[in-house]
Amino acid sequence: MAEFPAFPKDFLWGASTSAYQIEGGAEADGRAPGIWDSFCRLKGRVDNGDSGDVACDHYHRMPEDVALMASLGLQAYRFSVSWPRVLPRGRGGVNEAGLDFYDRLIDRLLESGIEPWLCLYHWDLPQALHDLGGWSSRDCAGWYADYAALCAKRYGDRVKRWITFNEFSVFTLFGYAIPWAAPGIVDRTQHLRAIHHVNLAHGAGVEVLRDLVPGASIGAIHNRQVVIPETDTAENRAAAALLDEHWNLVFCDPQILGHYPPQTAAAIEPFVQAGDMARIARPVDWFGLNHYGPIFAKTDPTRVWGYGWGDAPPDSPTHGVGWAIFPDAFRDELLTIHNRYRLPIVVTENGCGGSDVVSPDGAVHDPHRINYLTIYNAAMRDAMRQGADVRGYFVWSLLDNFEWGSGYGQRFGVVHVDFQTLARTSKDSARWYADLIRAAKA
Ligand code: IFM
Repeated sequence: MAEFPAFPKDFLWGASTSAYQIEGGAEADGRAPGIWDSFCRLKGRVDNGDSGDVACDHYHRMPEDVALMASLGLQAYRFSVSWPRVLPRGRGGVNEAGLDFYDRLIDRLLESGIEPWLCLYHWDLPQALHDLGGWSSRDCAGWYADYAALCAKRYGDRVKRWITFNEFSVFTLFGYAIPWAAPGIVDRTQHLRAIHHVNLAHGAGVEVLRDLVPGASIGAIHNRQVVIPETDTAENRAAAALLDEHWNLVFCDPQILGHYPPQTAAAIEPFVQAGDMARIARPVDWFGLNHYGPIFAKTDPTRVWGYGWGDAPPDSPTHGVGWAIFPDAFRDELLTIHNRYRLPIVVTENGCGGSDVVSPDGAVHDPHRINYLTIYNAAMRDAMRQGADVRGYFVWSLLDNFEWGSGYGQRFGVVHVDFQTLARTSKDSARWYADLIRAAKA
């Protein structure tokens, strides 16, 4: 067995997925389209014209997938509820069959000794709500609160770990300013409105969950990566500073510190009403961090905010999907979050993409992923030794799945999925992760 760093015995080990990326069953049992169903149908938006229509067919194969989790020794599983599956029109008109699916999942997890971590929103807004204005509309915060209440009442007897949103800045920036994600809008004002309304929805969600779920432990998941100017010029430094606000600060700061960062505070003022900032800043119990590697910014006048994505220095190590491997930045991010927000941290996503294949020996050999996970876990342990209060780690992802604009071309799972036959094959990294968990508990 490989050598692993020692972790506290009560450290929690899990894996994460999201509804649209794995469930499939796009039209099963009354589910209606969400904004990603529509986005996938727009020509040229998703590689290869892929969609989440079938994905991993987890909707029909859930028991097999929970058995896989148990075989890895996972203690916790983070999944998201598909809003368009449980409320096909987004509000009113509950779909019992959709709600039942998550009842079965939660029960199966609990029977298998795996704690459910339920995320209310991983980017799949019901299309019907987008047609009414979506996140550009202030009403969306109220629609979200009603949806949160439905889930809290239905699942709160068994689920105690709740997550309001996954990666606020990704779906707002790429959905409303740089059109890499649904709904694919490019408009500064709509982007700012979406930021503020999503923050309001988060606050409303925390309030609803506190009221309706006794003993709830509530967090939100933020993707945070240091933003580095591609080259050190004044223009690139300015681009990096604004991207840093939009990527790293415009959700964490108002939600935890009660204010927007400076450039955004001025721009967003027209949409902020009396009492909003207090509503947004309802206390949470922990900070969810998704982290992969640093990002690089450059000035780009063709983009709506004047910044664009730069490249990592040519000599940087990268993983299979081209992202920079930089474990020191992970350690530093954990320490930054600890010092700035003073909350317990759970790493809710970290992992490595690639184009893994089943070998003639029937196995999936992914040494690149094992290497990445090894050095990132060591960096996390270092951060903990230096004082960061990290309580758990969830690998992204349990299964290869629908990787948004990249379709099925990028595989992040520790379990391989053959998207023709839907057969699951544990990769070498799955065995490595199971060994890590076993060693950490020994
Ligand atoms: O697949 C995504 C996930 O949905 C959100 N965080 C990053 C992952 C890899 O790109």
